[in-house]
Amino acid sequence: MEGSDRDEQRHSKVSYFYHEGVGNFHYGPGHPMKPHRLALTHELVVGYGLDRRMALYKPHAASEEELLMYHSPDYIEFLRRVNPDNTEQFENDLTRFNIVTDSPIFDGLYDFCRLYSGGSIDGARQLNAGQHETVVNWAGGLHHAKKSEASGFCYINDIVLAILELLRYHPRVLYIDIDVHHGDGVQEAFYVTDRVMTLSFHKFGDHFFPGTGDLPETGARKGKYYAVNVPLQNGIDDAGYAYVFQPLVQACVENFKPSAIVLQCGADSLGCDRLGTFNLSVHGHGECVRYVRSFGLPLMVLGGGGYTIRNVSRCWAYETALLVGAAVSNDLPQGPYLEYYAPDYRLHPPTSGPGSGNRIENLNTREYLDGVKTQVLENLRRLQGAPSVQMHIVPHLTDFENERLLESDDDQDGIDGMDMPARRPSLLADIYK
Ligand code: V1D
Ligand code: CA
Repeated sequence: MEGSDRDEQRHSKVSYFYHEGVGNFHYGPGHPMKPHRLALTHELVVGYGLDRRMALYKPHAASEEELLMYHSPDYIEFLRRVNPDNTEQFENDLTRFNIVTDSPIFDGLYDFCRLYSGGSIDGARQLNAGQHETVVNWAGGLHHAKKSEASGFCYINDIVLAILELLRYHPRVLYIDIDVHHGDGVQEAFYVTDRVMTLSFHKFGDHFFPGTGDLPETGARKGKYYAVNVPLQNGIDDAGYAYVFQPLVQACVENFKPSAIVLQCGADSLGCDRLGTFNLSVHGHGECVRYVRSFGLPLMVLGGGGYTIRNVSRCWAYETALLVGAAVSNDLPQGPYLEYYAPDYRLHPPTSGPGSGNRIENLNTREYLDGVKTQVLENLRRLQGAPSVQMHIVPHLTDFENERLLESDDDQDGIDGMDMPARRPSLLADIYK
């Protein structure tokens, strides 16, 4: 790359994190989570020339210290030490840390965790510094991981780590989750604070994983009404999804007034997903991204689930195009993985209806969606305006970051906020005060 091109990239609105090794990790035979989908996505991104319209970064591997910002020391030590050859030495820990078929021990697991988490943390730091308007890390978005437990293919919760980083600078962060599964790990981490609103759209019922995310789960203590759940039934289509998504996102933004948004874009909400039961098209999924971006707030875009990998890469490449403002052809570009996209070789394949092989019936009647929408809007009306936070000079920030922090000091509405001395090691304890 020429020096002037690199300079231009540094000033791009969008930054994009990709590590060329991330697609080589393997959860094991028969496991539906396939990191190779990240290599497929990247090939399409490059094939469409989108890499020339954003700043490309290789994520750093998150350090132990960074992972400890949320996770417990014994859990991190376990992840660091365990491997497929010594698993029997950790028999008790396997149960304690929920290492089951869903979340197995595989070769390089800890490195995988460090890479996908590093991208999300780096992205948060770029948003804090005002370096880019939007940051993208398709390897991130592992929303089920708990403080001391793996869950649902997720080990480290990179989203929680990224949000904690954003909270050093941003008074309020809105988290939106369009994976077909409930974003339970992120909700749990911020359940009792009013500085993070979590909004998850997901399939609920029939014992669908993880089984949480019903309407009455709304948060507790200071966080009451700051956890928002939109339980949906099988087969929701683009029109039904937009019908609840747009007004509910709008109401969250208007009531909560976030200064940054994190959007988890799990692609298992597409029709024809191997595990999901929704009927979204690539276009309908992308409309959610477009809508969230339209608020013009600093935005972090993450991956998540997605198990029909030829559609995951289509979806995330399309959404990358949308974020950089590029029109892309429906004919997929040439590249080493083109055969994955047979027989149509299109960016927008049929994902429901004739020709898709998908027969999931839409059980979300207009009455059902209206009922959910009304209940959520009622809860949001109970919020008494956006909580304010007093931000202080933070010793470890650069002068530039501190200047920006003070510029944004957010006490305008006179509501008693919490004092936030954002020292790095105790941030989580501080937000729970
Ligand atoms: F079908 C499988 C084959 C092998 C291993 C696991 C699965 C599988 C399918 N669905 N596992 C599930 C879900 N687990 C269960 C529990 C196991 N039973 C005892 C109950 O139903 C887990 C689904 C995880 C979904 C993860 C995610 O898409 O939300 C995600 N988001 O970011 C990263 C992953
Ligand atoms: Ca979700």
